[in-house]
Amino acid sequence: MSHESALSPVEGIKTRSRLLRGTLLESLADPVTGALAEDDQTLIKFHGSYQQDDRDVREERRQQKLEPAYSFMIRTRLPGGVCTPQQWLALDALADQYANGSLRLTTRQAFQLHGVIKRELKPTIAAMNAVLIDTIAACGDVNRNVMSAANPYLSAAHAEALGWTRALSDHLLPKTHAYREIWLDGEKIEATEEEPMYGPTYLPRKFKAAIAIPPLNDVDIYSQDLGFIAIVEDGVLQGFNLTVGGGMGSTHGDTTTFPRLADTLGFVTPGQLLAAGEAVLTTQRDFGNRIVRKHARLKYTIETQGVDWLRSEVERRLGYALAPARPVRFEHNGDRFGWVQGESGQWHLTVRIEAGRIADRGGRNWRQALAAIARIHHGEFRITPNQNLVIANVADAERAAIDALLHAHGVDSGVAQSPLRLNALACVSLPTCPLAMAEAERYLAEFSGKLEQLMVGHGLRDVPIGLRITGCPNGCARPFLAEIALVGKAPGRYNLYLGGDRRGQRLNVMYRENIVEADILSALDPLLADYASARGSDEGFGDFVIRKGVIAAPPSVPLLHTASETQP
Ligand code: SRM
Ligand code: SF4
Repeated sequence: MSHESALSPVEGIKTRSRLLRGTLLESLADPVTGALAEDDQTLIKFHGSYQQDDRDVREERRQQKLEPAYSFMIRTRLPGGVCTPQQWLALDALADQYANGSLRLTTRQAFQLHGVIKRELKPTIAAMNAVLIDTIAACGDVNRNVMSAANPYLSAAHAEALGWTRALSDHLLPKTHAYREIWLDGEKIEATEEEPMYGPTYLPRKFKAAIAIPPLNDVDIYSQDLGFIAIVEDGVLQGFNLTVGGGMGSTHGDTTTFPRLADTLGFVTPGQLLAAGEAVLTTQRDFGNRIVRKHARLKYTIETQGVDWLRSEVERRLGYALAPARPVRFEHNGDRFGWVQGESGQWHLTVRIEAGRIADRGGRNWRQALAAIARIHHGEFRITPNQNLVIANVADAERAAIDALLHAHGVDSGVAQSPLRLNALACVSLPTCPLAMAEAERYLAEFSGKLEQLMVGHGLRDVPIGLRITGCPNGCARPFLAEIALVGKAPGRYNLYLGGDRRGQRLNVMYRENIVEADILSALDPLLADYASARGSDEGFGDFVIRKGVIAAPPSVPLLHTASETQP
């Protein structure tokens, strides 16, 4: 077998695609089916969309000999999760006009629309672009939406980090004109085109980048392929620690796949950030595994070649040695809810959006509330990496009107909820995700309610314990960093993981495999009872189960302590 034929089939699709064009135009125009041609189903991901079908009705339609209920998920590219009120209103209108009546905030600070049918894909994407929101590279084997700390306190550093987030996103963006040709009726310039950074086959697999601003690790920096940890001294951004090779995804029962925490490579100045990002990305482009897709992320390249090899390859591309990493200290990876005042004197309201789903349901009319706020808001909206929302940059005089609009629509910031509920995450899962093995988003409220009852019984109602649920081990809600995680195995069955910390610096460990809800709750009950009576002051549940030997100590990030911490 030649090397060429051993490549993963997706490599062939990319090679033949003429820089992501494929036969997408023909597929979109085909009225006979709601689906795309097979290769185009891969290519459309690079344009920010996935073909899906409604799994709730899949069997019924099969029995009726109908094709599956195909529709498309559209994901935006929204560096740092920031959008204007006008953009919000445009997306809100599209949710009704073309999608399933809801907006979804993702764990990478983007929007998703679900349920868009094929013939309405183009008007939907065009309408997004009309308000300057594009979808290119939101999915596919490219650099994805770049995340940035959503902490509204550190206004000056945050603004600078956001600037670098946008610059990195632009720098690592594919240059193909295919997107404009297909969705925006752009001029056809294929003959003269090049893809200077990626080349014609793009990356071996998806690639994810984020910027964190300590002490907040809301972006879960150690789960990213490429990370920049801002080093801020006396309010001035000095540069960033460069991290590489984090990732969450794995396959049940396949020990060659695993979640991994990123390594810290060194320190870069702000002026070196873009080149450093490019050097890491192109190293992965050239050395990532293009044969076995499930080994194609940067984390496996590093596991195979070693972190020292990666550092020297990155330094060779940069033409200089990286400076040593600086000490960093993270305190937590959650959001802070309610109103806070930033350095500039403006106010920011973080609201809890359960599982990121913005809909009008059960008297809690989030969509109407946020649309009404967008009509009067002069600041911006920021999606957090925990699927919540910051209504940012509000003048003191305008706070009361925002509170009143929330109240009028039956919602609030959530501050009165238990910390468990406030911090819990769940991936989308069923009915749209084709890879889901169990419920996640639709199960979050029910499960967290039951766990909360157990905690109340043990006097732990106000103790923050991080819970994350995913419908499969791909890890879209970064479950392997949580203190308690449920990872879907089969309908109604989950693997139970314990032992993450609240700073996103330690992986958890599987405690029980393939169990149902009653067994999950009975497994947790005695541990919570013990935790309630024997925990140290400020000891997290994840730290506790390790100290007590309930699980073996899992991998964690080697800490570079600050000078004050290392002093006796
Ligand atoms: Fe994810 C695939 C949803 C963040 C790891 N992810 C999927 C797909 C597209 C299923 C598919 O391939 O057909 C899911 C679409 C469900 C739907 O109906 O909407 C999906 N992922 C999501 C979102 C919407 C979860 C959410 O509830 O918010 C997040 C969208 C982020 C965004 O705006 O770009 C999302 N996915 C993540 C994260 C978290 C992160 O990036 O910080 C991870 C873990 C980090 C990582 O990549 O290791 C993640 N998603 C995966 C994987 C495993 C990748 C791997 O190499 O291990 C898959 C499966 C794959 O790529 O084959 C996947
Ligand atoms: Fe789908 Fe699995 Fe990701 Fe959940 S974790 S959205 S089930 S791929």
